[in-house]
Amino acid sequence: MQVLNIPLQPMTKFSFLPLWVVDKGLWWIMVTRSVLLSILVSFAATTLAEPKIIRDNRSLAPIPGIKVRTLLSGLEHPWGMAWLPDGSVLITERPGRLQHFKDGKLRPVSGVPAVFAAGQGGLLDIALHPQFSQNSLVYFTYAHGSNNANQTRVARAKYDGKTLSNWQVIWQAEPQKSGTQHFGSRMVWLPDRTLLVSVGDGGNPPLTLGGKLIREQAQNLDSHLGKVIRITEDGKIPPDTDRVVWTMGHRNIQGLAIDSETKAVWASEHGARGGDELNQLQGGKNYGWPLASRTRDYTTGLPIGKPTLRGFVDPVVVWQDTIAPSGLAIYRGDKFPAWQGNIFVGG
Ligand SMILES: [Ca+2]
Repeated sequence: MQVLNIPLQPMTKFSFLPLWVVDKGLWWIMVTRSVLLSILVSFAATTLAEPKIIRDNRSLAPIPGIKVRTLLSGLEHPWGMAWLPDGSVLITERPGRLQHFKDGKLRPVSGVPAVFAAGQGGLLDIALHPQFSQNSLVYFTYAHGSNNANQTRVARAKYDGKTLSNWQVIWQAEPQKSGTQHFGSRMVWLPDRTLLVSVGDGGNPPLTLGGKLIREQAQNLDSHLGKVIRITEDGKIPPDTDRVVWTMGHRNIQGLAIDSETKAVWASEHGARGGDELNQLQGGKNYGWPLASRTRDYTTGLPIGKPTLRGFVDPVVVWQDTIAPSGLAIYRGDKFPAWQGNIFVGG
């Protein structure tokens, strides 16, 4: 376990933790990408008007007093996790499997239908219904379709402790796209029991849709691509609005979390070449992609849009060197006082 404190600003602390951070029974994070890296960002960063730019994320130093323990290995692209009331965990694997991890043992859960498992697509996030103890409902995001026509879907099913049943598709992103990139798709419940779902912009150049680069869909209000959408527990438009688009101008959000204390919603988002972002999300706001960004095109190396533009919300943190964000969590436990209110970004 290692940490780096960067004196970027007196009250801002960035810690780099090759994971796993474990506090069994209360709270733990698992990130399983080829690069195991987690960044701890102090809430003090939220007070900054200008984005905090991180240029070097490779310097590491030990964190005193922290033990790292691997709980589980051998999973294939684990993508999402949901904690059951008994403290055990449901884990999605991107190829299309659901696993139940309990008492140190892994057991497959049946009832997951075929998903479009290719490239970045497959079985993706998982979240329990806020009243899971009463209704046994589990929500999933996944890629559906074929290489020529696919989309991000949201489905729910009943989990009886062993199997899934009554798989029901409640929402799907429109329009369909081609290729195997940028599906999003994290879920988080808001206090009003509506569900936020991130949807990617559809993919990198040269992929097009309607004669334009598909990434421009992120600025098209009539498209779900490049958005965070907000739906009811049944997948419908919430009664207080006339559309499901909640925020727009996103490239590919793969970390999404709500602060259980402040109710602030945070998202980590992939840039292309550099320029990964941490954003605080507010409904109705535009986060700029691809008109405003601090990333560069993969092939040309040229900047994509302007670093900042009037009318778009700037990120709170920008990683100039790619971290490739994965999961996101905000610590509100009682075991690590020094981490109170800190944001953990996997990548
Ligand atoms: Ca942005």
